[in-house]
Amino acid sequence: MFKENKEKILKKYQEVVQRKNKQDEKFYNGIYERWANPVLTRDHIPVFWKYDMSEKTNPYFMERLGVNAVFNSGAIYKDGKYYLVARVEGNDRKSFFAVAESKKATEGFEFWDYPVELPDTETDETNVYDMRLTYHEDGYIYGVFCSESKDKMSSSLSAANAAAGIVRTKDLIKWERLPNLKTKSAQQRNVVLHPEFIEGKYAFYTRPQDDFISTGSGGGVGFALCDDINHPIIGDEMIISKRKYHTITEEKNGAGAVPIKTDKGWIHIAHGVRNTAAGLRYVIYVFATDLIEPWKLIAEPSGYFIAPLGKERVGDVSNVVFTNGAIVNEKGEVFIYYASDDTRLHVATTTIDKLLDYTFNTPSDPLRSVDCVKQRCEFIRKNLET
Ligand code: M1P
Repeated sequence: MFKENKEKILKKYQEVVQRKNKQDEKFYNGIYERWANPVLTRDHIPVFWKYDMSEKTNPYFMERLGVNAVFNSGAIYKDGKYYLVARVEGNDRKSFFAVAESKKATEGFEFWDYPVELPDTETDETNVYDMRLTYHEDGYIYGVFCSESKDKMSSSLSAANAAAGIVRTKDLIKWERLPNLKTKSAQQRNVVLHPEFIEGKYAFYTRPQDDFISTGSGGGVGFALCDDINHPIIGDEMIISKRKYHTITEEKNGAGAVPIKTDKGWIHIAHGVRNTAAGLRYVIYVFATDLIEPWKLIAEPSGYFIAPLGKERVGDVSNVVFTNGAIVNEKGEVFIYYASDDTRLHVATTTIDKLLDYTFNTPSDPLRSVDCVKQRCEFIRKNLET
């Protein structure tokens, strides 16, 4: 029984990691392609992470340490290879980070033998997730992630605090932990380090929030400078992509992938959240900021860029798409790694040219139905008159 079950599970794993991917032919919007298979799922987790491989101690070949989901992943392109630092969630609900690599951006990702062991310097920390990987011009790769701990001041068992944890590495193997980012806001999640110095300082995109779930008075995606990355503290946060009433960001929003540098400005691929009768709906949207002054918004296409579609709509936290990693290769190809429903990781592909066209030529949201109709009628008129 042990042998047969073990062989069956090992075969299934090999099939998953060797599976070829192809573009989803049913989907077209001219902006990006969707791909038929997720690039990472819980079935991509090595068998020896979950099963005791010894017949003596595991005669039934039982799963001992299950993995529930593999999703929100930081991404980096290094020496011609694609690396994902995924959020892996055990059956015990605790998340951790693990590196998967592939020679191809859309398939073939395999996890390294061991997950990342972060230095245990924040002793109150219970959970870690959603790492953004920044190749900084100081020569390090930084990982900024959510460091979650129990709110000991509250009588509620589920009250928690979110802060931005920071690590750095040169090889994705050895990680040095820096202190968590100190900010004026009560809590922080979805914090991203800008890849260049701004006015000689480190720069962070932030997401000020009053509470663990609700951003409350937090007005949107913020921006702030930091003098010393080894003792990271920021002052006032300028809001650069505001939450707006009756839009896809009404409930909250947050920075996603590290912004992409282009000739026309920094392109940000972020997420927006609205409330519905069926609960929160998370979509991905795009905005651009000035090249020299990256806190200045210069373009904000209307509505969402990626929304949950088809099978992407159902999972542990349904109606969610979320990104915290994108890669641009030397050919100007863009790979946006996005997760659906806190369950699995997909890729959407486009190019820098298309992303620029989308960002700067998609009309912005007029914010009122009457003006949206005017906008659409002008659009239709132009089409029908030519
Ligand atoms: O469950 C959806 C997402 O919720 C959080 O995002 P936000 O802070 O914007 O609400 C994060 O926990 C994220 O990991 C998760 O995918």
